[in-house]
Amino acid sequence: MRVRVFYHDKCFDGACSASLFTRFHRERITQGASYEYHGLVHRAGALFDEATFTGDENAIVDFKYSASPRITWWFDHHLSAFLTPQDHEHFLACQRVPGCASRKFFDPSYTSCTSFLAHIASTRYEFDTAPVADLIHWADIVDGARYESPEAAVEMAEPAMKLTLIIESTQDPEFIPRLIPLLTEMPLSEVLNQPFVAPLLPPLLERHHQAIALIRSRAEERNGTIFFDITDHPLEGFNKFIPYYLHPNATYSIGLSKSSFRTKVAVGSNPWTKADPAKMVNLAQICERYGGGGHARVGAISFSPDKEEQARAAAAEIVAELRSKNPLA
Ligand SMILES: [Mn+2]
Repeated sequence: MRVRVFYHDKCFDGACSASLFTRFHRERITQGASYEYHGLVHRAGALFDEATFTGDENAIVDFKYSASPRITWWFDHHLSAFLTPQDHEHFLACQRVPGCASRKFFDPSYTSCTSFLAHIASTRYEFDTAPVADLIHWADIVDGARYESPEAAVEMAEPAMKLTLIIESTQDPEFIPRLIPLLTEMPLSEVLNQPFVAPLLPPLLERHHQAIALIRSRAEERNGTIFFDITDHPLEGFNKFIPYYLHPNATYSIGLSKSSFRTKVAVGSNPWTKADPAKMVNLAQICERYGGGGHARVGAISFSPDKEEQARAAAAEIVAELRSKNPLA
C-alpha cells in the first residue's frame, strides 16, 4: 500500500503531524505500507493539485480541507480550515457517515495539529503516545508560541527551536520529506545531529544573531512602544520576539522592514507583558485602517515596494498613537 501524506510545508507542527500520522498509521492501521510526503503552502487560487492525490490512501494534516473523494484522512486545527462554505458542508455531511467520520477530524481548540492527532489516535485507535510525548509537547509550544520567556523564544537553546529554524527556512524540496520519518523515531536532539541536518544550522543561527544585533542598534523604546526601521537591510524574515527580548518592559513593537516584494509594517504586542489585557489596543483594527489586518495582539500592513514613504508615514502614526496609550503608564 502506498500512502501519500500532505502536510503544511515549512512548519514544525506540519512536519511533526506528518511524522505522527505515519507512526500511527503503521502501528494501528496497516503494517508494511510505504509513505510519501508532499508539502502544501497557502497561496492565492487553487491550494490543491488533485492530480497528486495518487496514493492508495491520501492524508492531509495541519492544512485546509479538501472535498476530493481521494482524500481518505484529514486532521486540522486551524480556525480557517475550510476554504469555502461548500467545503464545510462537505465535511459536516462526512461526519454523518461513520466510515468517513472515523477518518476526518477537525478541532480548532487544539494548540497544535500534532497534539490533536495524538488525542484522536490514542482515544479512538489505542495508539500509544508515550514514546512521542516530547514531540507533542514541543509542537504545542512552537505552534502556540507558548514560550515561557523572551529568552526561551529568542536564544534557540532547545533542539525543537533549532529544528524549527531549519524547517522554516529550507529551500530544498527534499529536505522536510527526509526529516519527517525521523521525528517520531528518535529524540529531537538526535534528529538535529543527523549529517544532512547539522550543517544547516550554523549559517541560520549566524543570520539570527545578525538580526538581533541589527534590531538592537535600531530599536527605540519610549512610553512602552518600540520602533525600529531596518528597511536598509533586506532580511528574509526575522524572529518576531526579538524586540521584547531586547526591551522586556515594552508593551508594543512596530517594525518597518523591506523585502524584494513588499515593505512591511509589523505591529505586535509583548506576549509576556504585565499590562492589563482590557487596557490594550486592538492591533488588527489599527492595521485594518491602513489596509492590513491580523489578530488583536499582532497584525501587519504590507505596502508595495514603491510605497515605502507611505509605509513609513503609517508606521509613524501608529507609533505615536500607541505611545499615547501606554497601558502601563
Ligand atoms: Mn499547526
